[in-house]
Amino acid sequence: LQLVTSSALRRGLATSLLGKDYPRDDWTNVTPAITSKLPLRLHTLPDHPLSTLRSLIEQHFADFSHLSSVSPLVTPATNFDELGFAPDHPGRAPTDSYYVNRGLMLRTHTSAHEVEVFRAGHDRWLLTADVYRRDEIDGSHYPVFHQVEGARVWDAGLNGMREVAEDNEARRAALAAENIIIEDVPHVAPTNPAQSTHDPAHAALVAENLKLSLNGMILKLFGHAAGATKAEPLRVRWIEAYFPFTSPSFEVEVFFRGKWLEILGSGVVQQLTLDNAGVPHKIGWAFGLGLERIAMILFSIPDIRLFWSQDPRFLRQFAQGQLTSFQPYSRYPACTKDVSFWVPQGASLHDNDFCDVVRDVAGDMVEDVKKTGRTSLCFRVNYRSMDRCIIVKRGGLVLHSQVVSRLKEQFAVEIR
Ligand code: FA5
Ligand code: MG
Repeated sequence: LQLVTSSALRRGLATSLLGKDYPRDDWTNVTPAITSKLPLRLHTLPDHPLSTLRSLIEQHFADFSHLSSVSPLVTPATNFDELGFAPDHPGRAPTDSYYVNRGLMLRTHTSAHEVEVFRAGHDRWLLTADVYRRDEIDGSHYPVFHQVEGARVWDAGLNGMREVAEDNEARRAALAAENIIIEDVPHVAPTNPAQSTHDPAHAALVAENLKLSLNGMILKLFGHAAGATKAEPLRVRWIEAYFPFTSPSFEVEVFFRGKWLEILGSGVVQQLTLDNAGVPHKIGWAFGLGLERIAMILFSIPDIRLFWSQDPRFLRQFAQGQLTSFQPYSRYPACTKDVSFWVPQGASLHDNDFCDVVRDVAGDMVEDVKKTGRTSLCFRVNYRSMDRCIIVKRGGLVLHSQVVSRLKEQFAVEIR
């Protein structure tokens, strides 16, 4: 898979990241616009909305270990293989992920750290970090965003399962008093099965604990902001999902200001993860949520680029721990430009390759990039007379200008 950019980007011999040099190769596709984000760690900046949201989540999981300073540089084995991603999973492609070189990449999700955190002996933990994905450019996508991974595991024996059941009972009682409507799916189903190493009844208990724990967290985040009243309770819906590293798996959506918003992925941790971590006798759940989408809602932040703003008009509006609404300041006029081009014979150019060039040159000066969606045609007309030489005047070939004029007249086309 030889892409136009991967060779074009091989300028220097090494990429410097967090104070260390790494060799480049034909997989290298990180750009300076991306590498410059690595030291920023927005989720750790006091007063920043992402840091406030992180601490609200940490307060809900108060008895968990809270980790937030793990390097974003991981191997593809750590990001994908150890979690059971298929060898041909599309997320591995350099069109979708950022590679420092063939053997080193920027993590695409915080799940990349599950194995090492379980291996370190943590039974209940949260890990917050910056993650990197190649993507389109618009108001809700950015190539760097932040995730919180959370997990809890128990001994897979009967004592562990009794502990889960008791915890479920307490959480169920606490939630019953709250003003929340939950649309649920079965904990385990033929379409969302327990793993072969699990008793389905145990997997169901763990899945229920996951749901109860997260419903409580969602209520804490959205309940008050939504101003949930008896007339209008908070609505949460659980949906069957698929992840290579959990089964059964679920996504969660919250109904907020008239729309369903996907906020997280989750499920019962795959045995493979726990085996790789050296804790094969455990059973438990994990989830991963994106901070930006939730923060955009809770703080009324209209554009994802604002999280990266150094403008005091943005930063001074927020104080640590406070859920306040952003007051927009004046927007400047937009300036749109089209570009059309031939791709070299035999080469390909992915949309993400184009977007990374734009980001590298213009950074946060770009609001969005769209394919125009209009039909563009290109005809090459070969003029050659049988009996005389064609004269080209200073303004170009007269015949061709006449063809162009007729096209404009007859079909109202716009010449590019
Ligand atoms: C994951 O990343 C899984 N690692 C989540 C997980 C963890 C599942 C543990 C099971 C167990 P996904 O790609 O769907 O899944 O992303 C998870 C969340 O991150 C999404 O629900 C969304 O809130 C957020 N997210 C995903 N892509 C973006 C993006 N481009 N911009 C902002 N937020 C995003
Ligand atoms: Mg998803």
